[in-house]
Amino acid sequence: MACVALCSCTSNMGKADFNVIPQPNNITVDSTATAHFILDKNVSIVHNGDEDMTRNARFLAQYIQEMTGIELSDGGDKVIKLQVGLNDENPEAYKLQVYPDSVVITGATPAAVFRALQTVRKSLPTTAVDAVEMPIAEIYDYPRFEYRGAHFDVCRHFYTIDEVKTFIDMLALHNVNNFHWHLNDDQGWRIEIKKYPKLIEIGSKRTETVIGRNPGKWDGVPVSGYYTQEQAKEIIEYAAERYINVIPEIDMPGHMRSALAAYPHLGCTGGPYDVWTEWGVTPEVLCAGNDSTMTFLADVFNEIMDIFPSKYINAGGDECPKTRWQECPKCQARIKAEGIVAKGRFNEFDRLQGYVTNYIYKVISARGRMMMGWDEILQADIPSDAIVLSWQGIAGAIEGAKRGNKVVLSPNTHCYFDFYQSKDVQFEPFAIGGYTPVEKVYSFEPVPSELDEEQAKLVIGAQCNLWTEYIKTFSHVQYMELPRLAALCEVQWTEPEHKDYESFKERIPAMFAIYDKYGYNYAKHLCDVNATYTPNTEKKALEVTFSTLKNREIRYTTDGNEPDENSTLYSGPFTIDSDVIIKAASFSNGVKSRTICDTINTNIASFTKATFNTVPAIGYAFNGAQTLVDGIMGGTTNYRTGRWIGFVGNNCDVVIDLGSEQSISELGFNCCVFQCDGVVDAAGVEIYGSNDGKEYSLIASEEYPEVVKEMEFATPHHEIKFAPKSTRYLNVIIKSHKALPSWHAFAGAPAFVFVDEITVK
Ligand code: TNX
Repeated sequence: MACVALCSCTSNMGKADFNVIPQPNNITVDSTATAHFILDKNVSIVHNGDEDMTRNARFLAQYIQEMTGIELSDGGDKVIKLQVGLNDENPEAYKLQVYPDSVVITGATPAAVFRALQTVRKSLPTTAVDAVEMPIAEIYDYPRFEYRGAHFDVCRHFYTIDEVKTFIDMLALHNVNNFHWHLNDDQGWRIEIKKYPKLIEIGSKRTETVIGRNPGKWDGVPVSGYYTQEQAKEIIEYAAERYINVIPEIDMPGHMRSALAAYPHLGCTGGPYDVWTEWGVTPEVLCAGNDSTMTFLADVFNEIMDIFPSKYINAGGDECPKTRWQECPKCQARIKAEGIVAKGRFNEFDRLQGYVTNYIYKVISARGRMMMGWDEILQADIPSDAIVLSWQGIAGAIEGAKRGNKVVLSPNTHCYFDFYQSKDVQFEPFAIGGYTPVEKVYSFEPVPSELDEEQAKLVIGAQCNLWTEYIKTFSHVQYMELPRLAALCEVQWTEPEHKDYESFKERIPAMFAIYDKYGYNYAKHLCDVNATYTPNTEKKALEVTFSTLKNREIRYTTDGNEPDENSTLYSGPFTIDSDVIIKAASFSNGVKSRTICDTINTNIASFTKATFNTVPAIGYAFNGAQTLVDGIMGGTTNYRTGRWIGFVGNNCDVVIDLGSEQSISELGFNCCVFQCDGVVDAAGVEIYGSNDGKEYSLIASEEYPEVVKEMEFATPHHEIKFAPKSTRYLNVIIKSHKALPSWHAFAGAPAFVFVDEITVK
């Protein structure tokens, strides 16, 4: 009888492991121990009975039930003990000890205990079992950064209170502790302010939305929505139960068009204004010379601080064009009256924004709170307790920390989850652009190497941002957020010496299982085949390496056919030296991933040696000159995929060594045009030939037309034909425009030129 009971029990026994995300900082699992802690219905949770621990215990019981179906009992013979009292300077540090008859969780604070519960939750199997075998283990864990943020724009599109709660659930799962709630923007005001009721009556509604990136067509679909102060408090409480602080952002003095629509007297021209139906940066901003603007801002921030207990209050500050201010007598008068003058790289209008920033700083600090803002707040001489959120790369963080301010890193190079996460954008929901795959997020190091030890201590954390111009549904929100948030949370939590991308990839399937459990929509690109193509100049061939998640089989074809379970099994790198279409997919238990497809087109220059005479633009060098002769085209207009190499200020000046004298009569290349970002077609090309690599003579040259407004997104192909010429070395100079035309948003600034494959026939 006993045997039967034992057998039926063990037949439905799951296993726990601590291969979780984020990777705990110290973990010892005793794999030699024969005993385990058996988590089953005879386990009870014990604690001191206070409010925090009672709630924590409830969460734990709920997690165990959700993951495994096991319902814990009161007064069982084995215990999970929750307690505070860990003596640690890190308030979120915890110890998790697994013994044969108990699990003891000791946190420095109740918040730390909650973080430990996430580790337990993620260690559990996600299938229904009667019992779980937990290995004997000891974990001592703590977050690397005190500020672990996630931002959510609910203005460009609106999400319900329940969806915001689910967003917070997602943050809790990833140990995020600051929820940055972006509450106003040009396209919608989303928080009730009692003193200014029109903010929601008028400001929360827009009539329609521009279609895609084309400002010439609208969809006719109204977008509206706001949160009452009561609802905001509900969110604050919901987050607080999960030890997540809610930081409200009132973005000012730019991004205020929805407020101007409600109260036009707050603008320089007096309006009328509409709640904006387009994307981008509008010139309509708050008037900085108008006293009622100042009163308005003080009132709004004070009401916000009545609602939100957060010690950090975000005052925005990004992207505030000065066009209206330059024409406004009140703004001029303010500059004069306050004696505002240009300083360093900031003109007097930038400094006028600085004046507004400092005014709000005082309102915020009068209430004992700390002002946070996007890196544009550096236009002001901000006091040292203001916090800089660096989004335009890491420059704002470096400057902020050098000035003695605390900084949070949220650069658009690594932390923008509105960017594409795959190169194959044709399979992706339409996005703003960019390319930020999971691996790139994972590779992010928040402490800039430019900082010395003392300055580095001012880096309090990192944050991801989700801007929602092109994200209409919450399911799409989840798709953009997951699993990139998993990569980011390891950046935020785990010490660099314990981070490892290969190990992360081994741990991600367990996270996917949890996402599935909760019905979260997530991106599955990590299951696809990741192909690396490296030109081998010796062999004059292309080396192909595939990888994917562990326990998945990779199968591929080179004849254009769709791979299936009978296609060639990938067993290691191989080379190709002719024209092929490569298709590869991964398989697990009969389930196939998305297929990747790359076309290799060879020509005389393919897989030869290429070197640059000029330096590519920062961030756009990727694998360098060899990319231009790797047989693979840039493809789409997404210039961040690594298949285009970008230059700004410089020309793309490349030398190609064909290896021996070759007769050639044609040269081709493509450019990438993404006009709104200053990425335009080439200005011209010069082709020189040489047989000794020293003395070059001109073979051909061409000039291309001025930058035209009409060419917004394109991959123009250039082909230059010339009388046959025998040459070994080719020097190709693809010229960039040195100044963008007057009608462009970045008029006068040097244009980028992005180049892909150079083909020679
Ligand atoms: C810049 S990031 C903005 C937002 C846009 C975002 C799109 C920042 C502080 N401002 O208004 O939504 O780019 O990626």
